[in-house]
Amino acid sequence: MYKYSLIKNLLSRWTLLAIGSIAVVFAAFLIGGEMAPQTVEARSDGALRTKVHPGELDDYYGFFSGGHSGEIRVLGLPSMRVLKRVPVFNIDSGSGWGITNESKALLGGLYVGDTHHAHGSYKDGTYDGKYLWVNDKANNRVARVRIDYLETDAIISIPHVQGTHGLFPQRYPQTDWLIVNSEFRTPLVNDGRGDIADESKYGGVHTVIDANTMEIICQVMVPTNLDLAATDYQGRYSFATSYNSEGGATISEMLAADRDYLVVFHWARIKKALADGDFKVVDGIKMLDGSPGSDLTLYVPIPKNPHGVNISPDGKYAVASGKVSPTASIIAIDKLEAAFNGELSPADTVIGEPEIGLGPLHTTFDGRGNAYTSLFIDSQVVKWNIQKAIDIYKNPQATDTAVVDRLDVHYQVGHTMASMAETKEADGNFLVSLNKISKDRFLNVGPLKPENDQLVDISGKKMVLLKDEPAYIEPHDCIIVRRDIIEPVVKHRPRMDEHPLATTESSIERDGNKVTVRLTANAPVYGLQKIEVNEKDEVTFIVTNNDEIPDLGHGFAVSDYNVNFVVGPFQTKSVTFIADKPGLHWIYCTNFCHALHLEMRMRLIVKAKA
Ligand code: K7E
Ligand code: CUA
Ligand code: CA
Repeated sequence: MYKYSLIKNLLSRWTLLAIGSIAVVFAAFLIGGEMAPQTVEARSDGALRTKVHPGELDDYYGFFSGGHSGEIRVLGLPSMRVLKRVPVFNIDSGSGWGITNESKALLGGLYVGDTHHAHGSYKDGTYDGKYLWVNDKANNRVARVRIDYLETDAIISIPHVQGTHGLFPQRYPQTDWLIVNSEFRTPLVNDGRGDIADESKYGGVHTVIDANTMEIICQVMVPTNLDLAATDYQGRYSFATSYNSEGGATISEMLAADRDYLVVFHWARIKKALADGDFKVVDGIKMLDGSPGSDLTLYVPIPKNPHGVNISPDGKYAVASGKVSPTASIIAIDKLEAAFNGELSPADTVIGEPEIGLGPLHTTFDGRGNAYTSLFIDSQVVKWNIQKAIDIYKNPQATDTAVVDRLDVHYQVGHTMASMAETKEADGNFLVSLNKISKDRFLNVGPLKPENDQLVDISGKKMVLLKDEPAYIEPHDCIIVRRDIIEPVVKHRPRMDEHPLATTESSIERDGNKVTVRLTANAPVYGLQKIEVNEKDEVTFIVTNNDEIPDLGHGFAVSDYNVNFVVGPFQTKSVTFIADKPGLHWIYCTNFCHALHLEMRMRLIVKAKA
């Protein structure tokens, strides 16, 4: 797309072509020899790279967690246009999530959530375009979104935990397991009995979920807390940072030790313990003991209160960020087995600890050997070279730095993520810096300003800021996935039979005081014009959109009954309510579907009890 628009540009001003090319080559020479060839011309003008002309499509899908909005957002990159908001743990009046029977069954009466980490399903170390999973830190749940419809299709509650935080799918050979960490230490059985104020009895839990059935396979208990999560590229280990090795319950207690941990979980040994029956069962969950001394876990010491852990796309290194320490720690994954076998101390798996700046939180990669770490306190993204950091660590006399470049971001960055960086196909084109504070970057909208997600070109030696994008509270993390992986998967139209109650003919059935209405919706009419029920009847509407036209949705709002949802092409959704307000209630289509959309309505007549 860039190439095309650039070529158009150059052709229309062909006299500038020679000068332009020379300038581009010269600029490329100045910037350094690292850029991917396809972006050389584009980087001569930062604005051009982010420009997606009207009618053109983006190159990447971005899946952004929505923080305490409880949703996932789908963006196109590099334009940063928000394409869709996928409701997950929240109520959404636009789609009717939290209103329909189908969504209520998944939500289980909980209507707030806090989504931090959305990750996709993998096959052989890269995305396969089937699913996304996301955590709910507030109500301790994990949801799955099917990518073909980009709708939530499963939600499970995680027992024995609070602060359900780091989440990561298995990357190899494919996603069978999904792991999720509990950031807060709690009593294992948290029922208000016993001495639940005694924090020495609390612990953290590493939960293993079957990614296909969304059932919990087991939980591994540890005495410490478990924060961010990652899995390796060989299907052998999962990782969890732990900032509260002290087992404290107050902030000063959690900051007491100089070092905390990266906890590594050994999957083959977990599987063996499960097969050998080496667990206890708590509330029906297989509970394994991963305390220090257990052969299931390795506790790698990491400087003070580490936060993020990310795996380099070559699968060789885990990088844990210091948060309170100005360092990142590089752990050699090929040394872990020796450490698990006791041939090496856990500390000896650390092969680099570059000083990179203040408040390092999360690290991402360009696939060319460089890491990019967010610095919350410095408000920077710092680019550093992994091999150089390893070399410097080996040589105590080295005065060199592994830092290659620094970019000021605006301001107070949390996560940072590069395109395809959580796969073996990291392509080093773009990076998003998800900044918590925007202060002066946008028009004022009240005391709480938008957040600022900044798009950065990382294809050259120096990072180039391309774009500020305001964001509603409060995305933490994102993944950036090539369009060719996602676009062919996303369905234009569901199959009608995917909902067991789909209907092509409208009908009314009465069973005592229960009334079931099957209703078709075809622009610009519902299949029925009038329905009469009695006060206090339990009324269920099952609405099927029978329109053949892709992209044509019908709404279903019942005046004064707190019912409003939208039914996409060939989709079916249902709602149940008690008809406790006698009178005439117009039901109308909320989604503009036809020239006679305003006429697409019908009467619900609720007859008062005598
Ligand atoms: Cu650093 Cu919840 Cu990923 Cu926020 S966590 S930034
Ligand atoms: Cu159907 Cu508007
Ligand atoms: Ca600590």
